[in-house]
Amino acid sequence: MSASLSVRANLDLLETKYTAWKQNAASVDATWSAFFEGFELGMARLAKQPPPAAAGGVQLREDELAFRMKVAEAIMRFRSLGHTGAWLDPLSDAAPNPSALSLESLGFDPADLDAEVATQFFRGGQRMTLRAMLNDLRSVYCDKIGFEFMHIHHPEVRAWLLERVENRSSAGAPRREECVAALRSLLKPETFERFLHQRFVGQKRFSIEGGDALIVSLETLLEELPARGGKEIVMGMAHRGRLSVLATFLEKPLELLFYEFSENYVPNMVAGDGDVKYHLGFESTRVTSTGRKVRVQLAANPSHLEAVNAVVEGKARARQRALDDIAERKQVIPVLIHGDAAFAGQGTVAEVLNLSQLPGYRTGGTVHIVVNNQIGFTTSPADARSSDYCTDVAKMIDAPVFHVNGDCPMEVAWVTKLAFEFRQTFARDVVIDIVCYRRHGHNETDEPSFTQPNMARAISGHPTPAAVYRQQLIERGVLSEADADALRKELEDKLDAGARRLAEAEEQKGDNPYEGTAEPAQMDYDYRSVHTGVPLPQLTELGGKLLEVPPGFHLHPTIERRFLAARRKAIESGEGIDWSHAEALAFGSLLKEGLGVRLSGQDCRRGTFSQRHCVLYDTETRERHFPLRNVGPDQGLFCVYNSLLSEAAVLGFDYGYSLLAPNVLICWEAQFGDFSNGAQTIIDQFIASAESKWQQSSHLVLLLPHGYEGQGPEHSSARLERFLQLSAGGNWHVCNLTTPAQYFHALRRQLKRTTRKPLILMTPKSLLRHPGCVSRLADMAEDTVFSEVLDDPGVDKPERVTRLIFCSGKVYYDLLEHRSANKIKNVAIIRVEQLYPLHYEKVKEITGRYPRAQKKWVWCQEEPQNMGAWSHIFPRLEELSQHPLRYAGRVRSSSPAVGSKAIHTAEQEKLVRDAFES
Ligand SMILES: Cc1ncc(C[n+]2csc(CCOP(=O)(O)OP(=O)(O)O)c2C)c(N)n1
Ligand SMILES: [Mg+2]
Repeated sequence: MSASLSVRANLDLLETKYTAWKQNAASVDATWSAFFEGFELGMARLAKQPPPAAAGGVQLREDELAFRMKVAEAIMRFRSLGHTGAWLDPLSDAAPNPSALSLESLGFDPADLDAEVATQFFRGGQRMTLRAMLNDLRSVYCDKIGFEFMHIHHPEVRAWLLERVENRSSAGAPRREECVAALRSLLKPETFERFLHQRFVGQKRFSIEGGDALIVSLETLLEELPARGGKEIVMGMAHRGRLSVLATFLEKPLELLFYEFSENYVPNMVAGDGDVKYHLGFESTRVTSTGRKVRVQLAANPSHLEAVNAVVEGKARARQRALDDIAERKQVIPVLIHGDAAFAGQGTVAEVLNLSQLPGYRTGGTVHIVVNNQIGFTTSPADARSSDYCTDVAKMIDAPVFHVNGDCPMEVAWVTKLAFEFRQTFARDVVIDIVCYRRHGHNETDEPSFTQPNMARAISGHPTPAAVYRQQLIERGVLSEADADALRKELEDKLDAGARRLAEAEEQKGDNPYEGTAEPAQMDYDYRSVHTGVPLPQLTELGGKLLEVPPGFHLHPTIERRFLAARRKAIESGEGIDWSHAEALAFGSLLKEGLGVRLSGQDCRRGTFSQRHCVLYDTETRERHFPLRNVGPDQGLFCVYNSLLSEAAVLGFDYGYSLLAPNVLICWEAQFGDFSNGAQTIIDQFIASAESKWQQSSHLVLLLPHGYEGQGPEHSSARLERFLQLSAGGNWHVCNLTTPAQYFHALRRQLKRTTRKPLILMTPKSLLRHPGCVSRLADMAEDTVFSEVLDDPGVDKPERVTRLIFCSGKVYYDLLEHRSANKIKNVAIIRVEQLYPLHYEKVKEITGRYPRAQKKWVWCQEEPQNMGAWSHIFPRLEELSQHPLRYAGRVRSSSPAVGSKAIHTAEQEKLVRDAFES
């Protein structure tokens, strides 16, 4: 919107509000009302007239008007800043007393307290003394909950929250069952943590003690879910309290949890390295008190705090799609549990919050719960954040934030209900900040009084949340001592029974009752070809379909003339299929089979290099046409999203999506591969290693534009070397392909293989338009397959070849050009299309055709020697050749590429020459 348009819109809004206020002052909110009263007062002064009449026609004196304005301001002050006076910290003896809420700062005298006030902005104009009004406001806003919602830009959302917050007390006292349930929820983690403390002395468990109300919040959410249309919870959390959540909320069998603590524990898995117990995920079905089933899954996560957030969002979205819950997204509820220091400190938090309203990434609102124990390891909040609250980042997306005292379970339950109702109503994120403490050190072997002596002293003298609440219930006569003791005993008996079951299992089966093997097997890779070809007539038909545009659609002339015309020619002739065309055919063929395709990344609809155009825009209306949604009657869903400008959040999201969407080809594209290291945690901790750690497989594709074309250090390298260094145990495919047909097969292979593996693809830039980098339709037809290694098609007489150049990706075309320009006949160029897993047998078979070249094998790459594939490939090729492998490429360097185009060109020419001559 232009500046003048936006001023116009604001004036219109002002006029509408003013008219509404004149007719009925209560119809606008208090801020507007105070503004208009002040405005009229000012205008009257300017005109030297008596003060204006208030709504209702009563003539007001100036001092009366000023008093009314102060009352309106006081109401506003409590609504917006009342949380600063709320008693949130269970370790403090009293509520804070911020000056912003003092009588003086509100502009009143003590004598004013007895004045009668009645304003339509509070309690519907009910008459009361100023004292009563301020007390009322204090009891709403400065009790054990601090409400932050006045930052929200939408008046109707604020009004919705205001209505509920200010009428909280009207619900009356909680029922006895609710109180007992809350006490039970506090006792469950307490008894569990104590049991572990006594049975497994000195073991790390990252106890929740002090923040036990987390379980109250989760149990409340579970109970609330079915009545508001919820069916599943997809959750993620870090170390703190994870074992308690697993044991008490997900009800992971206790014997299994205890077994994981035992010395003899060996993971029950077929292969891989496993992980520590407080990283493991779990899935279960809970039954609510009314007998409704709720599926709950907790994502496995690494130590990297907050890294799992994006993954959980992606999983939730995939489940929403699986349940066809894509219109309202009310059935699958993402829940993220955070630590205070991590929530404030980790940038990925902001990135993931930023996903929350985007068409391709929204999940209908996430319920965030912060276990705010007011410390991060040994670091105090004053050293850990510049904001007042650890949750302030969430205000960026207009999320309401409810701070709540962790010693007050009924308040925790109440805000949880409100948070969930909010999520189901507005499909937006909401934050519950449970202010609590950490009874022990960061873990149980840590001494907290080294660094926080005062806090540790206060904690050791503070009764547990369950003890605090138990006492209150007994004093109020809700529960007898005997009832409370019986409740604890019941929970302790369950824990004993779990330990007994483990002991019995050990007795029957020996030390290893759950049948893990002490030596995890190596994960193997299956090299058998996968049927990925598509019959030629189908490809031709598909190619034709992709060219169709709706009647009357105004195509951009360049797209018509160049892009579509070239594709038409290629389909008609069966030749000249370029990279992006092959991609469209791969996507289209999968869609036609009823499988789904999801592509996401920065500007991927058009494509960074203007190569894809998978969404066409009408030049007059900007109406969109998706040719890939037009390939057949029962086709799968094609989704393509331009993402927010984040790598970590988007890649994490798409990875999470891939975990629960086995029939969807999921591709994440980096703008340039260079930027993918912004998501390094997702790559290292999830994509590379999740199968080995958590037996969690994914078929995600990473499209990483890569290649040395003189564009400088940050537009050249997707850091192939990093991916190769992470390659082991058949964890993924790493490819740097040279033909569109290979790309076609590699993409289709992702859904056609029986085992699921991520695919890391170095993708082309200049090759997108290189006349030589084209395939025939026949190269994708039935009976054609992906080739891990490509032999040289240009060698007629292999027996004459005395040198083999191995390469991968774009440099192949530079080598070809040099060979043909120099009419070299004795060199064969062998392309290692799939660098990992390297197909040894195929390399052997191909090199066997060149008997005279066995001593002269050269690896040629564009990257510096400490980068690219060299370190990975040379021991492997040397093992095969039994001779030293020669190197032709850039010299070692700390930066991936030079800035100067001239130096780049000289280097490139040299490395190509070296490949033939060194
Ligand atoms: C990204 C990352 N950096 C550092 C750490 C090391 N670390 C583990 S727990 C922790 C403190 C976390 O504090 P907070 O988020 O408040 O959670 P709490 O342990 O207090 O529940 C740190 C720094 C980590 N696990 N992940
Ligand atoms: Mg903390």
